[in-house]
Amino acid sequence: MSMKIEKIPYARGELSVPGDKSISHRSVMFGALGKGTSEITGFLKGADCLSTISCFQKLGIEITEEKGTIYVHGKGMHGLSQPSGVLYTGNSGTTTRLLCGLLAGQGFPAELDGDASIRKRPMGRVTNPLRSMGAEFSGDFCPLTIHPGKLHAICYDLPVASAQVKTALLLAGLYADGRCVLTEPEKSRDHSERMLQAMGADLTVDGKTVTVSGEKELFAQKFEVPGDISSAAFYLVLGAILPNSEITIRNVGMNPTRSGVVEVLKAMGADISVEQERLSSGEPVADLTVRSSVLHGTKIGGALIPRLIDELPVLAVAAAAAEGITEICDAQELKVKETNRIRAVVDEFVKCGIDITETEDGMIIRGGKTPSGAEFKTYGDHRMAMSLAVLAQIADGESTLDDGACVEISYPQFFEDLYRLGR
Ligand code: SPQ
Repeated sequence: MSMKIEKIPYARGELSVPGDKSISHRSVMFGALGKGTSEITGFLKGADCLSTISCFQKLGIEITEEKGTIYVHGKGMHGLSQPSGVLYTGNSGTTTRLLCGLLAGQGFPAELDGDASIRKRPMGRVTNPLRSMGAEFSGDFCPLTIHPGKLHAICYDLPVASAQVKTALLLAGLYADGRCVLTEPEKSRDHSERMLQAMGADLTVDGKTVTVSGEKELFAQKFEVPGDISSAAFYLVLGAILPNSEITIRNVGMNPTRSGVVEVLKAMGADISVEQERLSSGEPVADLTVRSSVLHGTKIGGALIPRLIDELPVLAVAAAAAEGITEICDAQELKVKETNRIRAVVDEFVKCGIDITETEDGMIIRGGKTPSGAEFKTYGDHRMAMSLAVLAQIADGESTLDDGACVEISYPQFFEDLYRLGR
């Protein structure tokens, strides 16, 4: 249903964003494989992570909640049981790809399916290397059936920097004979490595290479999930581009494999301070404050891309507000997200008069002109919806979104938090 995007006069105040989506998924999945009960605080109750919970319940794992803490009653490495029906992964690429790797090493077949967006997302990037380890798959798109096999360790150079591919192969590697050696072209988010090591996995990291051995036991953990930097990014951009604003976001995950957005915004001239830096369950965390700033264009590419891949739509909003040219390159991975995020950003920005050109692997934005309000489309993509809601704040006139409800995927209370900053 179409909704009007309210415009706030400024954004001022403090907030905590919901828990990190990547860490929330992994805490349930890895907790299920551990011996004992894992405790998760700060878990993101967004639709994607709820899909992960529902899949693991179908795989025979008891998951309970008390006073906001999630308890995953792990059954050890060989405790999952055959689900009676299809495992439905909703809109979640992480759930789907990580389950391909994990289920490849079980003693039963299983079928995965998701929504219309998931059915279009390529699974060959995980099914192909998993086939070479000994598993079989009915195809390379959902719905797909996984026929596990006796898994053999592989040495594999990932063709793309992807934490989903890396983690799917690490999970399969936990069931393989020998040592799997995985090398990425650039380093992607490393939450899996940190969490699996803490749970007792025989896993080592050397630059862009991760090595894991099979047939080791994992043990339950307490996971404190930090605020999601990908959600904080909407306020970092909003606070920088909206006049008269100052926002403090508490307890944000600042893992160096995720914090590229802060570096890029600072390089564009954003006034951001990083305070109270600390470690929480092995993850760097900090409080971030952003103040209204004059931004200028920049170049975003290379090794930075995996460190801010999900923040590129909202960084494009910052670029539209900035003086001068911003070039985003090496970002072809954006084409296989919930929607083609290069095409979606370009089409929606053109609607409101922003000077933007689509390129093979990114976009070029000539910023600094006030956009006009528009009837925006989200393409059912949560990050498009929130980025466009931020863009609408600096546009002349009214804007609408065709489907604001998709923020449910990663940030259910996004609009409440946004509007509260303007009161
Ligand atoms: O889970 P999903 O749907 O793939 O979610 C997205 C997102 O924007 O929330 C991507 F569309 O995040 C991915 C991210 O892009 C989550 C993720 C992870 O938790 O491992 C890794 C990244 O994907 P990839 O393909 O680079 O591994």
